[in-house]
Parts: sequence; structure tokens; C-alpha cells
Amino acid sequence: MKNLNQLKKKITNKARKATKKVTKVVTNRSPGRGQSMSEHDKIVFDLKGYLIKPAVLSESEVKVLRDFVLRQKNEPESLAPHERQLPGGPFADLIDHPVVMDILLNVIDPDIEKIRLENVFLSYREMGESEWQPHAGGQTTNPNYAYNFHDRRIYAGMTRVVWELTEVQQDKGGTCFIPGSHKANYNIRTNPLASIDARDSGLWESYSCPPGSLVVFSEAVRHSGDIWRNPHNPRIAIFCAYNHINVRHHKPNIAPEVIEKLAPKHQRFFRDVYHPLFDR
Ligand SMILES: O=C(O)CCC(=O)C(=O)O
Repeated sequence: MKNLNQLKKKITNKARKATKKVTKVVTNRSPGRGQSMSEHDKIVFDLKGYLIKPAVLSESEVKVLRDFVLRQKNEPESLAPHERQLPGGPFADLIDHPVVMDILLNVIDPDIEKIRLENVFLSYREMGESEWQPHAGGQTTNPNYAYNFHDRRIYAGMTRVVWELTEVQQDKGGTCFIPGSHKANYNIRTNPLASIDARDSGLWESYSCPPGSLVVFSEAVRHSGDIWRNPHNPRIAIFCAYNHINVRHHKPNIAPEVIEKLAPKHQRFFRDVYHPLFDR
């Protein structure tokens, strides 16, 4: 009788575990998730290697974030240790912002469990600051810079998500791109040409956008920071590097106390580099 009860318990536990696993897979792949990246945006991202989403955040959301990152930059001691570094503080809620997730589920992997956030930093530039440093571009076997199109969808490696917290004016300092260069056949990454890379080659695209906008680009597209030339405001932007769970480009530098204080749904993005099946 005792053995029978033990056997029953074992079977019930196994069944519960199996249900949980199936539910998790179904939830991560359910049609509602990642479905709202429009056909337009998918085509533009694939064609150009980058996408601008204007005014995703409201003015008041931008103000809270801007004030906070400036405090992190200028008076870190006034903050608790877990808030002194990004993604600590109010930015944490943007880690899985629906607009960001809809894009990443369509360009990195359809399974949210397979998306990591490996690096977040503040870019602050006053007039005349920054350097013209084109990098990336061309097809590559390096999985970090992967850009694949397979089975009717994009599979990109490292994908930058930039939150612009001040206005960016066209050709006055936002990130610049050679659209389509993530698919270039000639290796402009390892064999760069000055006539292609020159800021005035006519091949570079810039953008304008209001505060609170998103710039999302594949690290595979040839791009560069630009000299800030907007006299009205500095560039205050938060750069995030999302990647596939199986690869990492950056050396980990986020303090453990920052990650420990995040909500579990955000901590998940900072797991080590391994396949999530080992967590089941
Ligand atoms: O500073 C910028 O606008 C570009 C940054 C950059 O080159 C990168 O994210 O790889």
C-alpha cells in the first residue's frame, strides 16, 4: 500500500512537471507574443539593419529617467549601491518594455528565454564630443555579429537597443549607419575602405527623433557614433546590448548587488550563457 502511494505520488509529480514544461513552451511561443512587430518594421529592419521607433516614452517618463541617469553620473554616492549603475533604478522597467520585446522576439529568437541583456551603459555627449569610428558590417561567421534570415524570419546576434533621452537632430550626432551593410558581400569589416567609411561618402544614414525614442540596430550593420553637433541639448542615451542566450560579446561588468535587487522577471535577462533547458 505504501509503495502504491509512493508510486502514485511519483507519477503525479512527473505529470505536474511535464505540464509545467509544456505550458512554459506554449506561453513563450504563443501567437500573442512578439507578434505585434509590424510587417513594415520587420522589412525595414531586415533591409537596413536598423529601425527608429519615435517617442515610445512619454515626456514624464523621459524626465524621470534623464534626471536619474544624470544623478547616477554626477552624484552616485547620493544613491543606494544597487542604484548606482545601470540597469539599476527606474531604467529596470524598460528591460522588457513591450516595444523592445516585440522587436527582439522577431529578430533574436521567438523564445523569450533565449534572450539575454549583457551590457547597459549611459552615453553622454556635449557639443564636439565623440569620434567617428565606423565598425562592423559584412557577413561573418562570428556568432555575436550574426545576421541570418532563415525559415521566413530574422535570427540576429547582438542587437543594440538605444533609448534616446534627448532630441536627436539629423546629421548632428546620432548613431550613423550604412543601411544594408549587415548583408554586404565584400568584407568591409576586415577590409575597410576610406572612401566608404568617410562621413561624407554619401553612404551613411542618420536620423532625427524626439526624446523617448528607440533606435534598434543589429551589431552586424556598419555603424559609428558621430560628433555631437546639436547646440540645444547634449546626447543622453542609454545603450543596451541584447544577445542570444548562447553567446556573449561583453565582459560581464554589472555589479551583483544591482542584479540581485531587480525583479525576478528582469534578473532572468542576466543569466549566464547557457541553454535554458538546463534550468528545467
Ligand atoms: O555612440 C554611438 O552612437 C554608437 C555606439 C556604437 O558604436 C555601438 O553601439 O557599437
